[in-house]
Amino acid sequence: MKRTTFLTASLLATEFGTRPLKGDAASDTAEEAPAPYGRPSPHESDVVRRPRGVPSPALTPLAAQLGTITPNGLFFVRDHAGIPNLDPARHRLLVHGLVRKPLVFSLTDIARFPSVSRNAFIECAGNTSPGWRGLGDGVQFSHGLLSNAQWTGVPLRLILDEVGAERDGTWLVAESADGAGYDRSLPVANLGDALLVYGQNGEMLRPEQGYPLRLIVPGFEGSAQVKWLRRIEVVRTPVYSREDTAQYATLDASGISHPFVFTMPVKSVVTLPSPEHPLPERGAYECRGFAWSGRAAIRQVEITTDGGASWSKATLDDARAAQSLARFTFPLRWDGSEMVVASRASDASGDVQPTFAALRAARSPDLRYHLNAIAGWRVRTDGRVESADVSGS
Ligand SMILES: Nc1nc2c(c(=O)[nH]1)N[C@H]1C(S)=C(S)[C@@H](COP(=O)(O)O)O[C@H]1N2
Ligand SMILES: [Mo]
Repeated sequence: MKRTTFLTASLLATEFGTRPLKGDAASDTAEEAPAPYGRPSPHESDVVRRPRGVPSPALTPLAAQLGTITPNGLFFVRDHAGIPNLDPARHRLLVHGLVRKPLVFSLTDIARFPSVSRNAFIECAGNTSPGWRGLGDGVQFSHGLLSNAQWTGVPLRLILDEVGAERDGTWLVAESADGAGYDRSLPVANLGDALLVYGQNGEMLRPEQGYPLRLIVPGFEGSAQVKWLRRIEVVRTPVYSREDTAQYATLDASGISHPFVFTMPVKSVVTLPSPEHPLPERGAYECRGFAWSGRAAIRQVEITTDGGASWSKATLDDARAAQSLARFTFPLRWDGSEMVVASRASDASGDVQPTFAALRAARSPDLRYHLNAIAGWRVRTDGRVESADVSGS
């Protein structure tokens, strides 16, 4: 077998960015007083979630993410009315409605319940919609309303047991304490894995992520993950709130609105090569990316380098991570001619990512939410990378 040489100076430059390394990091920082809370190296200052001053939403720089966990300072942020500053000592959660014993919980009360930690992604239902793509060509703009974290908190069912939720309380309304007065109706039968979380990647939730208390429903669309949670009402039927209806519902071709489409479908994206990671020269590279599904664990990721004519299996790092990011890699050799690279994921429920043409045929005219089409990148002969359409095969 022919040996592959990977380590050329220019390939290292592409992997770690194109800026030159400035001197010796240790001596650069030694002059400053140690920060009470640590920060990334100053050499990594271009890895940010608000690129070029784009104010809102903040998008995760997925092409720079080196593992499946999104660091807290790079987690995407979507808020309908700003970020409230909530005092944990005064914050309360009211749980009432169809319950035997309505209760008001302080955070100290919630912290006494048995806790769990688990990984789960959050993806905005509008991720990959054409609107954001206008901001720039790159993984951050096309797929950056997606992040993955380890969450720590209390299973929702323990709290529902504590208040004695009635059997006919088959829905609940989760309401937030931000200016949006944000509330969503959620079906109790699908909330078996739901958590009331206070921890994010080993520390307290960030203010942007819902400090001090947030609902996490693994696999559900981002809008169901109610931040700054202050009230849960157990009800018989959905309340058809603004977020349930005017937003986060999809119109079909006959004009019928479908609210409550919660589960995020199977999806994947190649992060190298990508507009953020052009190829500086011919030769060997490791193609990389992420796959995820709200429905089931990722079963397989396939890669095409010829625009969808042929597909081969990628290697999966985190294949059994249900409702979490799985990382994939694939050995790539570039001969300097134009090529279109893309990934196609399938999950353990049998779902496979569609082509954009198939998705448009099935969902048109309303292409706002749950857009999980195969996303391609064209590597041009000069090594630059831009988005490209991928046909089925
Ligand atoms: N209270 C409240 N919860 C909210 C929102 C909000 O504006 N207010 N936005 C929702 C939407 S649309 C998304 S995509 C996710 C984003 O979560 P993140 O900002 O932690 O990434 O939060 C959801 N929960
Ligand atoms: Mo969202």
